[in-house]
Amino acid sequence: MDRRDFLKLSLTGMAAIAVGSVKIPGVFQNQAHAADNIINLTMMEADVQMFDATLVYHWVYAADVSPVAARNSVRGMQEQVTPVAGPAGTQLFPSFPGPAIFATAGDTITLNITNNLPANVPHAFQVVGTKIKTGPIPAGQTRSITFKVPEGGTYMYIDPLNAPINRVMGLHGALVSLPAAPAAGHRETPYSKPTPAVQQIFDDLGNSPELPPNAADVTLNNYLSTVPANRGGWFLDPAHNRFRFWFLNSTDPTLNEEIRQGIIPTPAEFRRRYVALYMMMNGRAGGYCAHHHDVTVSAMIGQPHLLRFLNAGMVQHSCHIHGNHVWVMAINNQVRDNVFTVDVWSVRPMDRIDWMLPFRMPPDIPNKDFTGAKHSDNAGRAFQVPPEGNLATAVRDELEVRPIRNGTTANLWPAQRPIPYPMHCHSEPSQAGAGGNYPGGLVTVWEITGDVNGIPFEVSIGPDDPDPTIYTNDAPPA
Ligand SMILES: [Cu+2]
Repeated sequence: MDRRDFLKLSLTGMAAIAVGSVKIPGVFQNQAHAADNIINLTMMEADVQMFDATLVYHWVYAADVSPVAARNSVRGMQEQVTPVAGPAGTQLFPSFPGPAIFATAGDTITLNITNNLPANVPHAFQVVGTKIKTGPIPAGQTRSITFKVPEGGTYMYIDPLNAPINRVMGLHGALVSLPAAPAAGHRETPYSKPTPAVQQIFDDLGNSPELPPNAADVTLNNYLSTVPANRGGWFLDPAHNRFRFWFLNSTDPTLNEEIRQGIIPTPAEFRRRYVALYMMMNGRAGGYCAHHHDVTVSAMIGQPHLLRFLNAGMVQHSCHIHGNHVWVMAINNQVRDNVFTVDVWSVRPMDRIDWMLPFRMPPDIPNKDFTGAKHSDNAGRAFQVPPEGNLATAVRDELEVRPIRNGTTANLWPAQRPIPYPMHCHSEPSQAGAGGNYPGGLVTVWEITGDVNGIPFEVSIGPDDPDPTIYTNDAPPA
C-alpha cells in the first residue's frame, strides 16, 4: 500500500486555548481567546516526529486557534506549528497531545468536534470522569456539546471509543477548570472545593515562615495593585507561568502503522501486542522534553509551581522528583483530605495527579564544615540563607570545599547555577526510547534560578567568565 502523505508534526508539543471568562494575570494576557465560548476541535491524521526523527502515524486534535496568537494568552506553549487548511478558509493547528483548554468552573462553553479521520473506526469525545460526552461522530461530520465547566481541577479529554485504541493513537488532551473565586477569607487554589488541608497550603504559600515569599514576588505584589491579596504566590508573576503540564503518553509505531494501513486490531489485541517504544511528556522525549520551557520548571526559591500530570498512554509511570518533596494535592479530581509530601508517585494510565512543588531551599546541600552537623547559627541549615546568605554562594562554597585536585587551591569548578534537579520515571524502560536509546524517554529537570531574595543567579561558564549572564529557561517574550 502506498504511504499516504500526512501532515508532519515536528516535536511541536501542546497548544493551549483560553475560553470564556478565564482571566489570571500572568497566565493569560487576554481575557479570552476562543470567541463566544466556542471551541472547534478537528480530529485528523498526522505523522508525528519522535525524538529520533522517526515519523509515526497518529490521530490528533487540531484547533482553529493559531498557537502564535494563543501564545499571547497562554505563555510558553507551542510556539510554532504547521497549519493545515480547514473548512471555509479557516486554518487548523494540530497539537500532540491535543490543545490544553483553560476555562472557568461554571461557565457554559460549547465544543464542536469534527471527525476528519478514515471512516473505518468510530469516534467520539468525552471528558474523563464526567458526563460531558458526545455520541459517535461519523466520518466527515461535526457534533456539538454545550456544557457547564466542571469544578476546578485537571481533566483529560479523550476519544473514549475502542478504548484504549483511539485515546492512545493521540486523541487526548487536557481541560483545566479554574475556580471562579476563592473561598471567603482565603487565598485562591486550583480547586472549587479545596479540603481544609489543601486550602491551608495555599494560604501558607509565600505567606508563612516555613514558606517565605520570594522577594521579587513581594515587590511585584506591591507593584501590581490589580492583583488581589487572595491570589496565591503560585501564580502571581505576570512574566512566568507558575504551573506546568507533565502530560505523559506512549506510542507503539508498529500498531500505529497497521492502523494507518486500515488494519484495525480489537482493543484486546491492541493491549496484548502493545509495545511502548516511545514515552513522552507533552509530546516530546529525551532532551526535547528535558529542556523545553513548556516542560522544564524554572524559578527561584519561594516561587512554587503546580504540576499537572496526565497520563493518556499505556504505561504506569513512577514519577520521581529530586531536590524538593512535593505535595499531592489532587488525584483524579479528588482533592486530598490528607496531603502528604512525596518524592515519587505512581501515575497510572488515565490518571490526573496534581503536585505542588514548593521551591524550598534544598535541604541536601552538603555541610561546608564536613562536621556532619548543621550550622547551629543558621537554623539548622548547612549554609547561610537569605537575608544573611545566598544560595548561589552556598553552592559555590560547597564546591570550593571539595577535595582539591591537582594540588592547587584554585577554584576549578564552574558555578552550578542554575541548580537543576531531575524529574524522571523510576519505571526504567520509560527513560529510553526506540528500544534502548537513553535518555530518550520521559525525563526532565526543574531548576532553581535564584534565591528567595528575588535576585536571579548569574550564570557563568567558569570562575573566570568575564561576562556572566542572567539565566532563564522560560518562554521568550511574547
Ligand atoms: Cu529518581
